Amino acid sequence: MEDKKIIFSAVQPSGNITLGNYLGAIKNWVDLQADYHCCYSIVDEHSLTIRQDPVLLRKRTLDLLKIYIACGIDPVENILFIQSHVPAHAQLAWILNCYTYMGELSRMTQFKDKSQKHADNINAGLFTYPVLMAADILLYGADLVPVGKDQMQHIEITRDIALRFNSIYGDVFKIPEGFMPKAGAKIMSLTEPLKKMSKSDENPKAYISILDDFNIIAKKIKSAITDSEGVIEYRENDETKAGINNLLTIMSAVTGRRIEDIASDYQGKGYGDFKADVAEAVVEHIRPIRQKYDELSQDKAYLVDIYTRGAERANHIADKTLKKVYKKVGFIV
Ligand code: AQP
Repeated sequence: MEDKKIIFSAVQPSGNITLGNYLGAIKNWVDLQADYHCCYSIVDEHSLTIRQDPVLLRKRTLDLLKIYIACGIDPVENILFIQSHVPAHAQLAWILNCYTYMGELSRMTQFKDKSQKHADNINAGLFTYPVLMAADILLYGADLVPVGKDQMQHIEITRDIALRFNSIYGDVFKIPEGFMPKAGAKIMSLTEPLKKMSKSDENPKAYISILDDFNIIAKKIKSAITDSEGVIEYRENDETKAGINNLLTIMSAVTGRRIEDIASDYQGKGYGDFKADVAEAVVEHIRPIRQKYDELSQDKAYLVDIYTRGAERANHIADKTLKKVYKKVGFIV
């Protein structure tokens, strides 16, 4: 892994993958794979911070692997693996926990949001989630971490933890940079457009899943919350336009066209026409992904082979980093 720079990124199998996960993360990974060594993980350990049904978790883990490949991620050129198959993630996370402060973890907006949403289950894992994420990234010496805007705070804390560790023990960790997509960095909920689209939202109308039926996708977009002004225009700081801003962002991300150009096409037209076109553009974008996903669903042995080989390659790299850390902190190796 000397010549090209390294990328690490991941998605949790905590629900059906949304258009937000796809546009904010996975779509970008596809574009980056030619120029970087890429490690793309399915972070099942992270998803336990919220209660999961074991049967569904197993299904969603495999679904996510299929989605990665169906979206165009090459499973031979890149390392695709399941986090729990690489014990070094949990092992390094423990060590990094001892170099992370309660104060900095309590400032994480994801922790605040999720502990409000799941007030009956504010577990320690939810609090230390960013430390496990730091371990994920640092184990692979990642230069770049492509994420949506919602995860940028976690990249910052990863950098802080790594810098702190390096200042004590020397140059152990590479300091990673976050990388945000130009279009689609934050896709908002269809029902509450001031909140981000999330796969664990209790209201399925709030998100579009990559695996939703096409007519359901169209219905959800057509009933997305907008405003009563009737003007299709992007106004960043105007909260009343949040719904329209979101639909314009989605349209731009799936078509590759500029938001201004799209908005000018709809001058004088109604929200109904616009929503119908957004729905069609989203469905056409997802259609080939779904075809490939359906094909992969027929071949379980292939998927097992991919994740087994991915785990071998990931363990090889991660164990080397862990060993270095163990030596530095004074463990007998
Ligand atoms: N709404 C979004 N817009 C753009 N990017 C998004 N991402 C998530 N939501 C949006 C990006 O998807 C990647 C994977 O996210 P994750 O599964 O690790 O966790 P998350 O950010 O907490 O995603 P969700 O969908 O909101 O999951 P739940 O509901 O389980 O918490 C990240 O790169 C993220 O930026």
